[in-house]
Amino acid sequence: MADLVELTRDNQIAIVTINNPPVNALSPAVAQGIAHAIDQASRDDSIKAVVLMGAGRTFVAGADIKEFDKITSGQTSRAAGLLPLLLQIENGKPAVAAIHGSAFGGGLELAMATHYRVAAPASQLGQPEVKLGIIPGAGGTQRLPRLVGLAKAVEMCAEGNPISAREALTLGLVDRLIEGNLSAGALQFAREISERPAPKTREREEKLRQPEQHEPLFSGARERVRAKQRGMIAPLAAVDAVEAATQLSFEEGCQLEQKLFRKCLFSDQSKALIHIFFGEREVAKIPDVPKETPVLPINSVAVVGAGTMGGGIAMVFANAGIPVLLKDADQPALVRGLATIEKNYQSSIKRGRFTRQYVDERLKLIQPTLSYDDFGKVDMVVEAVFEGIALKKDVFAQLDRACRKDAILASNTSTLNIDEIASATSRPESVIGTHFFSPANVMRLLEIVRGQRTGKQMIATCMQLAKKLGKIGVLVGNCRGFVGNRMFHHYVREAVFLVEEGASPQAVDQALYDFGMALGPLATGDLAGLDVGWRIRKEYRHLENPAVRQPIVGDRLCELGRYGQKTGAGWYRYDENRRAIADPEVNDLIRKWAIEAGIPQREISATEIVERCIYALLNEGARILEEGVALRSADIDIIYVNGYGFPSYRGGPMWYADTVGVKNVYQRVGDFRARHGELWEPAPLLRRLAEENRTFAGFSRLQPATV
Ligand code: 3H9
Repeated sequence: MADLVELTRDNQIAIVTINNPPVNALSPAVAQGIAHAIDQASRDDSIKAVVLMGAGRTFVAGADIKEFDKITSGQTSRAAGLLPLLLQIENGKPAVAAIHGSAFGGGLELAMATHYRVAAPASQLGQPEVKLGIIPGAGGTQRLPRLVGLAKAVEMCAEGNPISAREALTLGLVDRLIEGNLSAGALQFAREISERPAPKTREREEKLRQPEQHEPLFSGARERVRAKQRGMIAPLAAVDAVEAATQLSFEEGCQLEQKLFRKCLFSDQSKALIHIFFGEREVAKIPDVPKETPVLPINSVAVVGAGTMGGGIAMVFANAGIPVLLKDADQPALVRGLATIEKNYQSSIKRGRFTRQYVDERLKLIQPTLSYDDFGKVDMVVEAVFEGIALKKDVFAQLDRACRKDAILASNTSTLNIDEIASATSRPESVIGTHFFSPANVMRLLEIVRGQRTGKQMIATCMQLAKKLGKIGVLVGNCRGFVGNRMFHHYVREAVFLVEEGASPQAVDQALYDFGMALGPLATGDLAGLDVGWRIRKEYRHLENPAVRQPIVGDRLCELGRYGQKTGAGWYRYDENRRAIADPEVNDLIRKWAIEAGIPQREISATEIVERCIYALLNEGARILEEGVALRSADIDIIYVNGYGFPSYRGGPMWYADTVGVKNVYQRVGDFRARHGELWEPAPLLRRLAEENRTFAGFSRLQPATV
């Protein structure tokens, strides 16, 4: 305990330093240590004020998230443990929180219980609990509105985004910014306030008055939350808790907060979101590529192909400050590509995301070219040409000639065999897949595809680069479609089967949207372009078993030129604002084609739609996991939450299977096998885990993914 919290002094000022690396999480032992130090300071009459600070890279990033599992599993009941500590601080000698790095969650609650806050300009303050499916549980919903006002407090607690120290200063959450040495500045501040009466946050009522504004403020917040955080319970609970600050005393408000906090903490949503939190950090850990693996510096790159993906990828690098050579084969394609990049940046300026000056600086980093002449200067190349193996091999053969021996040669292929692409070079160890998701400059996911001979240094470099680019890199094995698209294929197949069996496209999309998917599978197809899948299906048709049912109506739509949004019609019709409108004509056509193919028509429930599509997804996920194409079930979950709009509050497909119960899923998959044939053959791992009463989360293959 002594190590976790240290008490020192500087003349009449006590300094309480929290030292619990890496982020000074408030574990029960840390809370106890702070209580002990504050107690000692209060007993010492020569101490006039207290400075509370964090050692290392940050103040306090919140309660220890690992403890929550112990609470929900009944091992401990310490959820309310922080409240008495915060009252002890607030009732004690004048205290100043000295903030650097992050003051998040319980860390901000701790800082708000002190009488003053000073901060380094680069620090961030926030109540991110809703991102973990919970709400602040140590008085944050009651103290924050007293310091920043109701509107900002409700936004911070319900949306979970942090604010900068500068904004916190303007709002009154921080009393002074300290440039330079934070502890010296905090001590100076503490000396200044040591003789003044210490204001208790819980007694500050002035920002809570204005009852006439309360109703629209809270109803507006609920509306926003329902739209932006659809399906999540914690944000609404956070609004209720902040509203309580206007209706109840501080103590009663804290009691209500506690009740809501516990309700959220014990929910499946919170468990799923905490799984995602740790999963996002876990994916960076690759058993046979240790942290110490040397990485190559990536200070310049080239992108081959200036189409939608290539242009988006060029923007990703430029946004990270890395200069990019953007190559295409002919001048008009290059001009079109650059115009699209400019248009995309324009819309970011319009939405207030970037300034004109920022965009001009980024654009200067993108150099168009028609030749490979300068490729010898770059550290890495990302190929993003049309999805065809012959073309890709041709490009890689040229890259092999043009690039330095230590350059990384990456392909943005979404389905093709990375080893076959690598075979076109004399250096397969330098070849890797970097599968960006569309739009590349927006989507967070980056599948990093490991070939048979990809070097560990390339993997380590790409994983680190992903972080630098603001992406979540997930290492996957080499197989058709890798993890994400390979699973998605089964999901969409069932969606089309359901339409052929009698469900309307709207009914299918609505059921999955209500399940929490960002967009239904058919609307997703219209957005991506139905011709893309059609072309791939045609290419692989020779591999299909003619005895196994294949979807038919998707191809028929393409034959009619209905490619989706880009042709104004696909599964839906689209108006000039690209709004999807149910199309009776397409529904009639589907019905006619299905009847002609002898497919019996019936009523299909939303429950069946969800089970058919989602269970098809996770049955394939189980195969992928068993084969080692994904290292952990969490890796699949992270891919689906960040790349495919799977609801984070369900924890990803594999976590969802665990929540439903692997046995229950296995039984339903068995029912579908009996009814719909061999496409529903249960994955061996699904069967095994069901029989052994185990979970996907408990299963880790953790072998290098090399299929
Ligand atoms: C809360 O406070 C509830 C309260 O109302 C009180 C209720 C009673 N606990 O992200 P990084 C680990 S809820 C435990 O890679 P960065 C993390 O897993 C909490 N562990 O670093 C990782 O471990 P590993 C509200 C934590 O520099 C390592 O620290 N607070 C915690 O990119 C490094 O993390 C939050 O939600 C934690 N609270 O980002 C803040 N935080 O190395 C959550 C981190 O083994 N944290 N770890 O993989 C963050 O947002 C980021 O970690 C932060 C640093 C921005 C602080």
